[in-house]
Amino acid sequence: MWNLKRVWIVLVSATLLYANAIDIEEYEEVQQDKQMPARKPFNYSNVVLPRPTVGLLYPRESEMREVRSLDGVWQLIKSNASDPLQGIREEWYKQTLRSTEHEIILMPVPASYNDVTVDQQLRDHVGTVWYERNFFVPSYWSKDRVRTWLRFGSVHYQAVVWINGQLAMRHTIGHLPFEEEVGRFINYGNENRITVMVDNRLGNRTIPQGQVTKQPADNGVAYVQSYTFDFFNYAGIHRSVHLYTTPETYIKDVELKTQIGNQELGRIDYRLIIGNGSVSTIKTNYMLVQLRDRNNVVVAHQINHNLQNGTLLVPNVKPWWPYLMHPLPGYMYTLEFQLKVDSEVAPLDVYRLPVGIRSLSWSNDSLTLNGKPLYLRGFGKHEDSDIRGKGLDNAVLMRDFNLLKWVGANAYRTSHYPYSEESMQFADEHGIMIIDECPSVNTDLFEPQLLENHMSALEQLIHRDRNHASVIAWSIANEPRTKKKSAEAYFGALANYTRSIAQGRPLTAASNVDPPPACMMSQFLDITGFNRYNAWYHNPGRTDMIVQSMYDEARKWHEHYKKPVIVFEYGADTMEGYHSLPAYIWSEDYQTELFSKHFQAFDKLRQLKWFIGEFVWNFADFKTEQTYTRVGGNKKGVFTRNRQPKDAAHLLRQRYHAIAFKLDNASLPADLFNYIIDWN
Ligand code: BDP
Repeated sequence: MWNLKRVWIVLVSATLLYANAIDIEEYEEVQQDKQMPARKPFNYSNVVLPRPTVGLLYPRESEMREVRSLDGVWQLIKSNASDPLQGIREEWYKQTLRSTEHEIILMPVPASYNDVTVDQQLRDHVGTVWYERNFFVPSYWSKDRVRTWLRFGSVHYQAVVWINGQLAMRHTIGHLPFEEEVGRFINYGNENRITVMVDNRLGNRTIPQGQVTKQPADNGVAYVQSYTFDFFNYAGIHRSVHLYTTPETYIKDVELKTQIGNQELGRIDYRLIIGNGSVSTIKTNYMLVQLRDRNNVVVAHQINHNLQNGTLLVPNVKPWWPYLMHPLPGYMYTLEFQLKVDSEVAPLDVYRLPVGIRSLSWSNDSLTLNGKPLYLRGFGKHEDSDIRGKGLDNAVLMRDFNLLKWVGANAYRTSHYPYSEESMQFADEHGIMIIDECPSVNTDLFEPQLLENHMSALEQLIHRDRNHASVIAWSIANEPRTKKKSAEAYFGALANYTRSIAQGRPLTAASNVDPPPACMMSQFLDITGFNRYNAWYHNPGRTDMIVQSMYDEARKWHEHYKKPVIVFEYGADTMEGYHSLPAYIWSEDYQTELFSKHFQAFDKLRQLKWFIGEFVWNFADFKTEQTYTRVGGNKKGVFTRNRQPKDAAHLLRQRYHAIAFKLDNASLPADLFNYIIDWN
């Protein structure tokens, strides 16, 4: 019955998309899904696998492509929480937002809309907001000559986009890019209007899950969004909006796999998708593939008449190495594809992408890069900053990478959702390894449609990030409710699917249930990850109960699953500037002491070679939902929200650099230890 209903919804939505309208009932069905899943074991073998994403190459200028930014100040109106789809019914997209009766708010893009104004209602808004701006498109971008694309880096959680009043695209799941060819909606050589409806409502089947309830309030009723995850549900146009062109026949997609062979021979296997008709209609064309080093010197090239795939060999390759593992970390080449026609000089299309060349492999007790076992020292992070919320800000991003390097980290997990494409590029360039996490956090109420959305989140993430040298694993979830028996079939199916598209990376996840055999997910993973808050949520105040407990628990996870083990989270909330001797919880002294005890446990575990990483929770303080356990947000940061160090940052820095020195002979920063005394 359910399946029939869904087929009907898909048919209706396909027809409506064609008819250029949104059906409100269908929208709500997909968005909110008010049904609670039935209590029975589900058969996951019938789930509909996501349609593979194609395209979405990061917009880059070339001699054949132009990129324009639509970032800047947009107009925004907030719809009434009691009637989030009023704008669709009343067709607000057919007119300017100013002609509705709502107050116009000026809103920067990219940014979350929540913390920009001083309006509490906008901060805590539940439902939809509408964005709008005008833009010009030059007449030489005429659709006869080029294709025009509109691309969003991410909109949280659901977006509907109209251009000049016509439905152009829709996307669900935040933190992931989407695009559409929009030439047919555009007035070339003229002014255009773009309208975006953004819906922040989370339901039982969204990734992540949440709930909207109607509650009595002093002036009637209030719509309240609640969720169990521990970060603020920021919403808005979070990343850049680009308008870009490609030629008629163009490089639509590139997939890379790299390897380091014997005698410093690098290997890049590529797969291409050419847009415009089938490859056979353009068989007189060929691809000129050139690899340029950092100095722009061509170090490998190839003419390939096969436009679908090929292999490029790179003699004397400079491998991609993580920070502090090699004197030349993060070495990136530029791989240039020129789609040429025999008789013509000018290429049909040119696309260049950065590439780091490295081999990654794993076993039951190690993760190795270019043949060397890795030990990961890093953080769980958040995309979060003052005023901007989850909006992309290059200054904050660069500050974060400067701090990561200052502290000597070599990795982080994109807890608890995909981070910006710009951050992935930085990670490549700085040699910071990424555990790339999909937006599933605290997942519960396991059932088939949730699984389909979860698969889609992973599919979109893997497609987006597969070409990044920095990505060393996919994290399929954070702290799902895997004590439940019903989690087993769900995660079995999810891991099976993800492994089939994993692009040469291992699967991991962060579990917080009791040590084995409680977790119904970890058996399906290649790397076991767990989060544990000894001396914080467990035995608060007892830093004498950390070392043995952490050591024993990690061993249990390994003995049970026989896989490499990472501690993905440990830490303590810490108010900057609060000191106490002896150490007392929430003080800077306590965070330092708690870290130091963990280091002792990790050093014992490092002797057992399957223990491959330690990640502090969290890199920086971050905003959460309002609750009495959080003072202005989660304060487990090693850095403040403003990216200044707490005391523990200095201790952590000494450890991380010392590990790099011990394992990889990295040189120590001159200011790592303060002078105390001449001990001789
Ligand atoms: C962990 C969660 C993380 C929280 C952290 C905490 O994975 O999202 O922020 O606890 O409570 O369980 O600080």
